[in-house]
This record gives sequence, structure tokens and C-alpha cells, in this order.
Amino acid sequence: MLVVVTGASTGFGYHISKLLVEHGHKVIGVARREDKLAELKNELKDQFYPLVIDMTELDSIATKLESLPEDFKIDKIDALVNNAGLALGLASADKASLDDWYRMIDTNIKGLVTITHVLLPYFVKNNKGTIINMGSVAGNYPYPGANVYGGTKAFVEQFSLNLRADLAGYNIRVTNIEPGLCGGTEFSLVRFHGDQNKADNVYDGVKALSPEDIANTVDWILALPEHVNVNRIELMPVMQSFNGFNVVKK
Ligand code: 8X3
Repeated sequence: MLVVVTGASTGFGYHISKLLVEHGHKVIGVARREDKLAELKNELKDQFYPLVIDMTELDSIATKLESLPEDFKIDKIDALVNNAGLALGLASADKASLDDWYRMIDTNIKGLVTITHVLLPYFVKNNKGTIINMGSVAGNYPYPGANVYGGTKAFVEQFSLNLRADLAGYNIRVTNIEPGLCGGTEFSLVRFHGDQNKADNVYDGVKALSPEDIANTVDWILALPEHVNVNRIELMPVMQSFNGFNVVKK
């Protein structure tokens, strides 16, 4: 398969790209940081094509995908892994940064729908394709401070299901992967704007999910027979579960 992976340079995207290449797929790795993509190209060699795109620069997404070289040409793409996304801040809504909110909306929603919109006509024309979106448990359950981050992931979940509704009759699959607490990435460091102590504290004493767990999930979904669509898959580490409703008493 020829697979586009967004946010390919680190975290989930890095591990997804690596595993897919190991399993014989070709990967177009999309990321903002050219130097990181170059390192990945060095590691994954010919099966990997680095494509520098800032997912918030919406106008460049179509142009860059439509200029891919012959071996990685847009009409040969079999799957899109919409992994690029971020959480910024964990402050309550009244104290959160509006810039953080806009950046999450730009990347997690606008970037994701734009690249999907670019590739969909090709999937429809080929009557073939798989879209795997990276949602989150934060799209399913509210928690303090998740405000807009959770909102963007709820969008991704419903967008995924609605794509299935629109694409009925085509041989196109759409899955929303919804991970819970996952260590081994820059997720919390980004969320806490580079505060390493705060980021480390999130995973202290917890056996969290790993990026390899997520890569294995993507790999498994792609390997399923073509007639099988996993609509949603929610994963949590065993050490993470649910708490009761919050009732504030007088
Ligand atoms: C990441 C999972 O629990 O930090 O989307 O919201 S969580």
C-alpha cells in the first residue's frame, strides 16, 4: 500500500511510518520539520517520501500532494493516516489561551479536513481507500481542561462517522482511533508548552500506552480484509479508567 501519514516526524507518526515501511508499505511522511523528516528518510530509505507541509498552511496541502513524484503519485495513494494534531494547555476554559484554541482548531480540524478533502476524489475515482483518523478518548469523555482539545477530537469522531455515511457504496474505509493516556511522545511536553516536569508528572507511576501500541493498531486496521471497516476503536492503558460525575456541594 501507499500510505500518507501526517505528523510523521515524531511520536505516533514516526512509529506508524516505521512499522508500515517494515511491513512492506510505502509511506509519504508529512510533517512541518524538514530536518526530522530528513532523519526519517535516512532511516527508512526508498520506501519513504518526506513531504514538508505545515498542516496549518491550508493552501499548500493540495499543491504539495499534487506535485508528488511518479512512485508516490497522488492517484496511487491507498490510505491516509490523519495523525497530525496537538493539545495545547490544560487550563480551565475561562483561563485558557485563545491562541492555543485557534491553533488546535487549525491543526486538529482544519488541517485534517483539508487533506481529507484533497485525497477523497482520488479514493472515490479508484473506488478504494482507507482513512484512519487520530481521535482521542478526550472526544468521548469530558475532563477538566480538555475544553477545545476534547472538542476537536469529538469533531474528528463525528466527521469520521459522517464520512462513512457519505461514502456508502464505495469501497472506502474510515476508522477513528481513540487513544487514552499514551507515553513516549512529545504530546504532554507540547501541551504544557515545554514544561518537562509537568509533562513527566503525567506518566509518573503509570504504565501508559506506547506509540508502538498505536502503530500496531494502524497496521492491524490496514491489514484487515477490504470488506471490514472498524468504525471506532478506543484504547486505554489498564491503569486508566473512569471517575464519577463531579458534584460541587454548597
Ligand atoms: C490524549 C489522551 O487522556 O490526554 O488524547 O486526553 S488524553
